[in-house]
Amino acid sequence: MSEHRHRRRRKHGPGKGGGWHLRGGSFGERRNADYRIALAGNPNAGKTSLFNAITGQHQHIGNYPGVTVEKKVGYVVRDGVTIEIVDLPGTYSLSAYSIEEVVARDFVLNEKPDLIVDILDSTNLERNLYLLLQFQELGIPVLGVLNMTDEAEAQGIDISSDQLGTILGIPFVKTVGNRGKGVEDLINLLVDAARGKLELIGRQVNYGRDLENYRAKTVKDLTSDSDFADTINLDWLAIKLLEDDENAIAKVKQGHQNADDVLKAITE
Ligand SMILES: Nc1nc2c(ncn2[C@@H]2O[C@H](COP(=O)(O)OP(=O)(O)O)[C@@H](O)[C@H]2O)c(=O)[nH]1
Ligand SMILES: [Mg+2]
Repeated sequence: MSEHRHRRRRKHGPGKGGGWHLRGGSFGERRNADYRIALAGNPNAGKTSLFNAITGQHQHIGNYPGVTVEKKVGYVVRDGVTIEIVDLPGTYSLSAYSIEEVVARDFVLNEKPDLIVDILDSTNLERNLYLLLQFQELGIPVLGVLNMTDEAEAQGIDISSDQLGTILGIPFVKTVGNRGKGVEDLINLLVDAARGKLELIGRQVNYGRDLENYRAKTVKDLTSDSDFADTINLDWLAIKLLEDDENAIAKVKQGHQNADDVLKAITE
């Protein structure tokens, strides 16, 4: 890790050769980060509070390409690693019913972050876990943050992060985002993850034998266009195609060489 890189990150205002301000579609600084994290969560779960507590001054604001959804990017530089953190729009799901959901889903599918940090409102865990399960379905590593633990405790809700972690197979950290409580633990985990010291396995949901057979066949069909196959998570796409997801069908129609054959095989 060069000193130069550290200094560049801390600099505020335009730098040499174009500056740091991210505009839609420009991920010019991405190559400088060792590890990329997307911060996700339901609206009001405490995402902004935690984003600010984690990244401090090291952040800037732009837009996602083609839409007016605000995009914040921040950095953590520690122990020789530079971690980029992208703030996803607050969403309840990835069903693509709203611009926010489309932006969040496309970012995860197309930009393939190394890790998703999902901020959960501990007072409303059941509803909040829905989004987390959808991320797990995408097969991307997820780390869970149990925020609002002060509110939960006040309501007599006692969540065992260990037990939840065992059930879902991922680590959970407890925080009080607006007071910075637990943030140091969280940052340490993120740095461990970036340095490869934390085992984070993307878990795929198993849909049972019939669906899994179907999935395997569709993935095989989709692989016939290797350029297309490189651009998207095929396991996930196959399931979405079975669900008749319009967005997924459109992706195949637009991008796959043998779109007609692939889509025909699915309806047979
Ligand atoms: N009691 C409590 N309030 C919090 C906590 N985290 C954030 N907040 C507050 O909850 C509100 C929503 O937080 P914000 O970070 O804006 O949520 P976002 O919509 O996910 O970005 C704000 O008023 C925060 O100050 C927490 O852990 N406990
Ligand atoms: Mg916010």
